[in-house]
Amino acid sequence: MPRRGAFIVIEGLDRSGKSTQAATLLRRLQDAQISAKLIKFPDRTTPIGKMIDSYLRSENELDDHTVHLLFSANRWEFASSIEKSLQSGETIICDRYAFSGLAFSASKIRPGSQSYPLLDYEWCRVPDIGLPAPDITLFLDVSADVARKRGGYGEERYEKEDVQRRVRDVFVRISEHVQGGGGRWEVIDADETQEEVQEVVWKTVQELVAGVDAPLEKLWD
Ligand code: 2DT
Ligand code: MG
Repeated sequence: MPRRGAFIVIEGLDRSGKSTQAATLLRRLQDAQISAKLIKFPDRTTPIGKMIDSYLRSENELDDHTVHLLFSANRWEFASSIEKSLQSGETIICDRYAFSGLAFSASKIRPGSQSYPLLDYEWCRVPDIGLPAPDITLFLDVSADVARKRGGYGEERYEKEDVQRRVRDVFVRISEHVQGGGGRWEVIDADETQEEVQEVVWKTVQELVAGVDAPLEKLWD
């Protein structure tokens, strides 16, 4: 049987350089004649994606449960096409995935409280159960100082230092959860230069991009 493509997820906080690293990795794979494509979540082009987009731009208000489920539904919209691409031998680089969904939602706190969760971690995890599971997740870890030096955050909802700090805490919990279940989660120091980070990314995915023999697993199995 021919090998399937690798499913590589890139996660991290805002200003961690995810999108730049994902684009550079795609170019390098293509230069190496490896069939690959880049996708990102949220995918703002679908009807569900458009609702998410206007929520992120604060053009509308949505209940927090509702928006969490929309983000998950947005991934399910692409689940079968992801699977098909991987089975056809194409490697997928995915800029944010279910882990961002869990981290951003489960880090929300009740208005007026310092730390009381608004949405339960387990409740947030459930809708993504059964999605194609990544072969590896690269977590680009940027410090608050460096994020600030990179020009700080934009105007969208969540692009605030206190939010990012809480989100990072949930990412730590998720990394333990993923690794505890036998999944691969690699933390990459994203404070270094673009070129230095890319070298680490490239080395880390080397064996995977030659193709994967193992069957594609389902998320949180
Ligand atoms: P970008 O800046 O990468 O477009 O992300 N988010 C993302 C969630 O809250 N839940 C999710 O499931 C995903 C994929 C992270 C836009 C923002 O959306 C957040 C930042
Ligand atoms: Mg953003």
